[in-house]
Formats: sequence, structure tokens, C-alpha cells
Amino acid sequence: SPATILGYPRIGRRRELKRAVEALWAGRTTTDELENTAAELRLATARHLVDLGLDAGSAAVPGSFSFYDQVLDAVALLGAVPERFRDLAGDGALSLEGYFTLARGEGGRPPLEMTKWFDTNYHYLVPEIGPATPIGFADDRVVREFSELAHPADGGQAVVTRPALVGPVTFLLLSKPADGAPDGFHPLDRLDDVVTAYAGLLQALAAAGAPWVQLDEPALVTDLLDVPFDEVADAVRRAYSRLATDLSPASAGDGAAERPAILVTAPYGDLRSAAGDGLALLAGTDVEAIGVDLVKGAVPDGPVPGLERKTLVAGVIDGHNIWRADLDARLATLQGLAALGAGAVAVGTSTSLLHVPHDVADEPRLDPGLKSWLAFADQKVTEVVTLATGLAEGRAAVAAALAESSAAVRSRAQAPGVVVPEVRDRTAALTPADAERAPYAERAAAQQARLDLPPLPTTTIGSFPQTAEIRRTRASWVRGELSDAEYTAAMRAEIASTVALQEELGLDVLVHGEPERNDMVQYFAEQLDGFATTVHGWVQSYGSRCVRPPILWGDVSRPAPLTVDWTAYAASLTNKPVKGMLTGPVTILAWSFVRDDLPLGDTADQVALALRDEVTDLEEAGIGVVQVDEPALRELLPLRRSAHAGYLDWSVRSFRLSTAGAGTATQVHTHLCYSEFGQVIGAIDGLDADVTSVEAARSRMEIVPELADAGYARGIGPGVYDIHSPRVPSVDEVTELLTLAAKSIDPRLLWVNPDCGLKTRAYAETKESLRNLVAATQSVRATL
Ligand code: THG
Ligand code: ZN
Repeated sequence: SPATILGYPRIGRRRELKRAVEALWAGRTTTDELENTAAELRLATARHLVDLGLDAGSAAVPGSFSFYDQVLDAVALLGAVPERFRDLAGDGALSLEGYFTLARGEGGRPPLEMTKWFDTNYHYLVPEIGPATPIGFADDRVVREFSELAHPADGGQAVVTRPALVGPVTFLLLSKPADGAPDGFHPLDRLDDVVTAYAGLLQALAAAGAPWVQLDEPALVTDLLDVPFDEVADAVRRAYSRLATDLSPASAGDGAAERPAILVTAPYGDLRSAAGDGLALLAGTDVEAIGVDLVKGAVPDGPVPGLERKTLVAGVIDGHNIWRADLDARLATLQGLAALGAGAVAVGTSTSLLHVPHDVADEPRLDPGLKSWLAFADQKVTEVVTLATGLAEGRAAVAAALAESSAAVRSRAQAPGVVVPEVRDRTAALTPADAERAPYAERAAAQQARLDLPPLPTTTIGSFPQTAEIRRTRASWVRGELSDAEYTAAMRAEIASTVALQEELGLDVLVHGEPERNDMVQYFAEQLDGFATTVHGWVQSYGSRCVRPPILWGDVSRPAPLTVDWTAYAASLTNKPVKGMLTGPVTILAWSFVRDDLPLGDTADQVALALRDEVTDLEEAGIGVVQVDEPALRELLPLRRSAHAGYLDWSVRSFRLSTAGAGTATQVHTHLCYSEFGQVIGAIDGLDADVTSVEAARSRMEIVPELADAGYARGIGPGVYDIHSPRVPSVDEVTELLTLAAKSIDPRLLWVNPDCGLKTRAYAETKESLRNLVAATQSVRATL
């Protein structure tokens, strides 16, 4: 039985691609050099996957490379370039530089918008499609990448890959209408053009000798794209009837193949929903193989008509998390699939391995016990290969590997720290009252009496610019070149200068600036029991940017205060209120690898209680304002609507648990970003924070009336300037936005702050922008 994976990390084991791409952007290399580096990386990766056991000759190795993003790759393939960038696509195809310009913008031309990819921490670029957007088979990069590995120039091991692309239906469902598109236009209206272009690509791949192509259609597992299932189903039937039925397949055997065999995958969830059955839909097309996610999804236990003519690629190995699989159980699942009546079963991953780091063996500092429970991308390839052998040849053929896997699963279940009775007792004893604070009116009065803030109080979201010097200082401390005392002194100096700057600017609620934090989740994970962090466990977040998600492996508790010293130091330097800064439980889970042996809601409660103790300690240190950030509240929203209520219940409860220990006179803030609030607007109110700051500048405050309509009537800080670019907003601009916001909500509830933290900004523009923010606030205050 064949083994395959749906995709492999492309950033490189030591982030080679990140470095090469950023070197081009910095002008240190040429596009030719970057193309060479990328080609070497692709060849080495393909051969590495063959060494790990994937077949070299039968398209088991996916061609899943991307310079930046797979959705942007589809834009380039189609030449679907937005009007403002049209000059970059001479005869239809974008140059590599043009490709990066779409991703990064240039001068007055904003880049494509970036947004979350399904329920992951990966971000894709949103295509802009209108009635007149050019769409064709504009770029044969995919074919060249196939040929380069099938006929390597060095004469070494050839690898017949399976080019993996975003499918035509998902591409259009993730697109937004281009500026100027008429009302009622939907990108899906361009399906026929996109399919014609994909048909051209498939013909070119067939001519180059590609036996298989992979088209990813995760749009089939979500209800969140606001297109009814019937319309999606119609699009899938039309697309695959043209690609699979109308083009003659390789298997026709008459030597006139117009296309490779087609694998359509549906990663990230369940194909079946209340609205319709995506598995039956795909089984009714003429594609040769269907990839299903058997980690997040399930399949029926009886025959599916049409499947007898297809291969089912059973995604039994989790591409989105890092736990070593229980191979015995997985093999049983695979054997049970016989009831479906598929023509053949292949073993695969549930999603691309893009979301996990390369190799556990690269983590010498991880505890050996923990290490034995983990599978990163390379270990997952081995798991897939083992299961395929077991399925084909029987359990006995892989008995040793099964035994080893079972032993790891058992050792994990029994290991100290995985279940900590005191932690379990504490969550078991929770009652609804633990998530309740006094009524808002009472809190607001007590907080105003304590803080004595002016109308339209000004503040920032928490982080101040992370200068190269701050990063260097932290790095030398981590390497042991700087003593703890030297490090503390350096951070305190930074905090002192940040506090002085805020006083000089005239801000009302100050922050310490977070110079000591690397990442807003990793910083907490490094200090909490139950988490481990990695050295090389980088995962692509967007473009060349990566994160190292911590591993949440055991019951969570807080051995010592996390932030109190830094915050209290800042407070000692000023008479103004200083806001303590914490990351909320949902975001800590969303940006970590979470355990699979405890419901997420239970884990969230454990994290919430650790944070709750931190809030208490901050209060005891005299801190009167505490912000608990939840930028990822929307990210974990389940893809199926039927699961929303359950998710919102535990996520909101855990946030409230983390904050409800605060006294009535302590002001609780929260911060949310990434604008897509629509689907969680009720939950924002449910968080019961005294003040909520949100990203709003680019959407011109439209969230303010939306929140007001949803009944939100506590403090609200709609961001008045976009921190994602170095542009300094003028006093007039900020004044206008504030005036606009004050029209749709009681001005007494309004706060003034930037859209998000200032970590990625430089001091020059930060100072100027905040100065304008304060000036605008003063002029609007005068009108109240
Ligand atoms: N932390 C984590 N996840 C996130 C964000 C975060 N997901 C959403 C959003 N923020 C993604 N944004 C970024 C922004 C910057 C970087 C990564 C994700 C980044 N990374 C550095 C890099 O790749 O060069 C490495 C970081 C480091 O040196 O520690 O700049 O804030 N978890
Ligand atoms: Zn933010």
C-alpha cells in the first residue's frame, strides 16, 4: 500500500529559505542566486523524503515548495494580478521580484491582504478577483519544478514528485472581489476561466511526464466561507468534470494522456456537515484519489458510491500537531476503512506537514522522555511509511515499530507531570461563580475613583519597538554571555526609558514595553510548568516569518510569578497607572502545540488559573490595570458551525476565569486583532472585560457600531492608527477617526490607542505617531 504526505515544510531545517529570501529583499543577493538556493533545497528535500521511505518513482513525494505562500503561487500560476500591480506581469507571468511585490507592497501600492489559513497560525495572501482580472495558464513554474527533480542536472537520484496546488474551487472561495467589482459579483463567477487555466497546467504536466497532481480543496471542510454548500458542490462538480472527465487521464493507456491522475484533498476537518456530504460529492467525480482528514474528520462506516473507482488517501497521521501516533490504533482505523469499499487505500497525513517543525532529532535540549512522545515532520514520514507497510503486509511485518509506538504512548500516559492531582483538583472545584465579577456599573465607578482618568484615556497595546539592541541583549543572555544581573539591569534601563517616553508624550495609562519578551506566547510557556520549548522548531507563520510554538505536554501550573517584577519596576517610576500585560488562555493554546489527551477546554482552564494567580500577584504589587490579550480568539473558531457554541463556551469561560479574580477596582483590559470579528462579536461582549481594544484603523472604525449593536457597553479602544506600516498618521486623520467612533458609541466609553502592539515598529515613527495620537485626543476632548 502506498505511503505519502500532503506537503512538507518548505522554510528549511535551519530556515535556509527564510535567509535566502530575506537576503534578496535586503539587496544582498540576486534572483538567480535565490532561484539556485531554492532549487538545491527542493532537490535535497525530495531526496531526503525518499531516504525516509517515500517512493521515488511513483509521485509519493509532494511538490509543495513555495517561495512565500501557496495561494500567492496560484495567483502567479494564473497571472491573476490585481490592477495596481499589472505592470509587474509583462506577458502575463510575474517575475520573482514581482511575486514578492504582491506579497509586500511597494510605495503607494499596498500588498495583498493577509489572513488566517483555516484554523491554523499560517497566513495566506488573499487574491483579488474581478470580472476583468486576467486569468490564464500564465506561469509554468510548477512544470519546471517537476522536471527539475524528475531529471536532476547532477545526474543523481531522480524523484518523480506530485505537484501540490491549491484547488480551483478553494482558490476562488478564498478570494475577495477586486476593487471596483460590481455589486453581486463573486470571485466564483470566474470558475470557468480558472478551470481552463488549470486544464492547461494539467496538460503541460502530463506532457512533462507527471503521473499525479494534487489539488487541495479545504474549502470543503468549512462552513465559514459564506457560500452555501449547494453552490460549493455545484462548483466542485463543474470544475472536476472539466478537469477529470473531459481531459483524458494517464490511466486511459492509449498514450494520449492529457492529464496526470488527480488527487483531491480535503485537509483541516470533516468533509461531512449538516449542509451536505463532501465525501459523496468528491466520490461522484472522475478524480482518481481523494485525501480525507481522519484526525479532525471521519468517514461513514458503509460503502460510498463511486469510491470503488478511487484510491482513498487516508490522512491518519496528524499534520497539524506533534504527537507521535499510536500506530496500532491507526492501523486498526486503516483496516476498518475496507467497509467504505474504496478501490484502494493509501496512507497519508491529515494535512500538509507545513504546520510542524522538521525533525525531533534537532532538539538536543528536550527531555528524552518527552522527545520519545513526539513526531515532527520527518518522524511523521516514517510513521506513514510504517503504516503503509503494515496495511500491505500485515501487523507482523511492522511488529517492532508498533510495539515501540505503543510503549511511547503508555509511557506518556504515566509520566510525572502529565497528570498533576493538585491541578486537576483545582479545575474540578471550579464553579460558575469563579468566572463572575461584580456588575460593570459597580466596577466602572470603583475604577474611576481609583484611576481618575480623563475622558478619552490614551494608552498603547503593550509592546514598544524591539530594537536590534534589545534583541542582541536577550540573545547574549540566552547564550550565557550576560549574567542575570547584567541582563536585568539592561532590561530595566529599557523599561525606564520607555516609561519616560510615555510620560513625555502625555499618555494616560502606561506600559512597561515588554523588552524582555521574545514572543507573547513563548515567553509565558518558558515559565509555566507543563510546557516545553524548542530550539529549532520553527514553523512558517507567513512569508519568511516563523514562530516556535511551545509544546503543551502536561498539566499547567505557575511555579513563580511571570511578569510582576518588570511591571512593578515600571510602576515604581511613575505616578500614572501602569498596565500589566498578559497573554490570554485561548491565545496561549492557539499558538502552542496542544495535548491530545485532554479536552482543550480543560487545558484552557488550567492555563486560566495560572494567569488568574498572576493577576492577583499584580494586584498585590499595586497594579490597577491588567490587560489579557486574546488576538487568537477567532483563530480557534471551529470550521463547522455546529461546533461554535461549544467552543465559545469554553473559550469565553477560560478568559473570564483568568480575569475574574481581579478586584472590583482593578480594570481589566483585553486586546483582539486581525479584524475578522463578525463571527465572534457576541463572544467579545461575553469576555466581560472593562475595556476592549481592537484593530479598527484600516476598516475606519466599522467595528464600533457593530459592537454597539451587539449590546457591548463597556470601554472600547478602536485602534486609531495602523501599526502595520511605518506611515505616521496625521493629527487630522486621528481626530477624524475618533470623531467617527464617538458618533456610534457613548464617548464616555471611548479609549484612544493604536491598532496593535508597537514591537515591529521603529522608535522614530512610533514617537511621532503617538505624539499625533495625543494631540488629536486633546482636540476631541475639548469638544466633548
Ligand atoms: N506570535 C505567535 N503567533 C503569531 C503571532 C505572534 N501568529 C499571528 C501573528 N503574530 C503572526 N505574526 C508574526 C509576526 C512576526 C513574526 C512571526 C509571526 C516574526 N518572527 C521572527 C522571524 O521569523 O524572523 C522570529 C521571531 C523571533 O525571533 O523570536 O517576526 O506574535 N506565536
Ligand atoms: Zn493586536
